Parts: sequence; C-alpha cells; structure tokens
Amino acid sequence: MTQTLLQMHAIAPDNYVAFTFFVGTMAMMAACVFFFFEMSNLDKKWRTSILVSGLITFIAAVHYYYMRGYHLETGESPIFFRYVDWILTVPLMCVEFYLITKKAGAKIGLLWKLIFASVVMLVTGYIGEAIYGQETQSWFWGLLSGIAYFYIVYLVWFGEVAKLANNAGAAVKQAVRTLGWFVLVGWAIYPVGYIAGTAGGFFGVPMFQGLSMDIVYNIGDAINKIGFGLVIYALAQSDKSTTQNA
Ligand SMILES: *C/C=C(C)/C=C/C=C(C)/C=C/C1=C(C)CCCC1(C)C
Repeated sequence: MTQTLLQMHAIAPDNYVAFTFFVGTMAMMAACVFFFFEMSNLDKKWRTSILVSGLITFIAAVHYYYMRGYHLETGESPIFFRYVDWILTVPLMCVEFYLITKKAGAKIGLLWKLIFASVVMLVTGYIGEAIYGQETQSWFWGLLSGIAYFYIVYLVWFGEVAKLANNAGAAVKQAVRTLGWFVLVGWAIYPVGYIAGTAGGFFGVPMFQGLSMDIVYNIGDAINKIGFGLVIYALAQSDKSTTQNA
C-alpha cells in the first residue's frame, strides 16, 4: 500500500511533464507570496493591481498542485483543471488592464469587452480540446478561439486600451506597451500547444508534433502569469520613485 502510494506520487526523472507541473506549483507559490508581501511597500493607488497579481498566481498555484497530482495518477492531460484555472485567471488579467487604464478614464464597458472576448477564446478552446481533441475538426474551434484572441490583441495595441494608455502618462503608457507584448508574443505560446496537442493541427496540417501540449502550456503560464505581475510591480515601483523625487 505504502509502496504503491509512493510510486504513484514520485516523479520519475524523465517525466518532464510532471516536473514542469511541480516547478510551476513552486514558482506560482513564490510569486504569490512576493506580490502579497510587497503590497504594503507600494503606493496605495497600485495596491489593488498588485493584489490581483497575487490572486492570479495564487489561483494558478492551487491548480498546478492539482494538475500535477492528476497527471501523475492518470498519465493524462488535466484539460478540465487547466481551463478552470484559465477561466479564472485570464479575466483577472483583463481586470489588470482595466485598473491601470482607469486613471486615464477607462469605463467598465471596456472591462466587459475584454472579459467577454477572453471567455469566448477559452470556451471554444475547451470545446476543441475536450470534445474534438482527437478529431481533425479541432482546428475549427482553434480558429474561433484565435479570432477572439486577435480581438484582445487589437484592443490592447490599437483599440481602447491603447488610446487610454496614450493619455495616461509615460509610466502607464510604457507598462501597457510591455503588457501588450505579453499578449502578442507570450499568449501566442498557447495556440502552439493547442496545435501540437490536438488532431486538427494547423488548419488540418500537422505541426509541432514532437512537442508536449502540457509542457508548452506550463511554460506559457510561467512567463505570462508571473511576468505580467512583475510588469505591474515595476510600474508601481517606478511611480513610487517619481512621486518621492518630485
Ligand atoms: C494564465 C493563463 C493564460 C494567460 C492563458 C491564456 C490562454 C490563451 C491565450 C489561449 C489561447 C488559445 C488560442 C488562441 C487558440 C487555441 C486554443 C487556445 C485556448 C489554447
């Protein structure tokens, strides 16, 4: 009994998928502790943003812990927990955009647009993976998801978010620019995982075949969830020093 339990939970040295779930859990926990503790060192007006960064990494840490266990016990991809994590954390990242552009006059309608687009992106992605993952038509769901994704990219780079950021002062403008790169490049890691892990490939053409979907997603999450939070942390820091110097 003890023997089987141990075997079930030990990570074999060549199980890279389980290893990245394990490291992901630790990284998310560490980032979460960092954001929560730093909150009190920052200017009041940035505290909610840092709190949200802490919540994003906290939610991810809990899901990574579960996903690690699920993967070790079943040997399968934890599709359901993955998408529960994303459906909670991606809208929170939209809240970050809203919070930092709010000072330049962002309306609540902008937040709903971002959240709606991210829910469409994730629900279609989930259908494509969970229901049609083994069938070629999964490319169609990936395409729908991709359209919603590009709408978010559009809002951040050329639409309302970009316009508001241009009127919000140099620090916010710079931060929104950097977050825009995360959305354009960092988030583009996810469709690569999807193409690698579903039968539909890239519009029906098999691509990225040797890659593990979970490893790609885990790398994407580490970059985007922790990186996003650090950009906001840097913004809050730079803003603090300008007020002190003034
Ligand atoms: C913390 C989690 C984040 C930032 C997750 C982001 C997920 C995406 C940007 C997923 C996008 C997808 C596509 C654009 C097409 C294929 C299906 C998805 C859902 C993997």
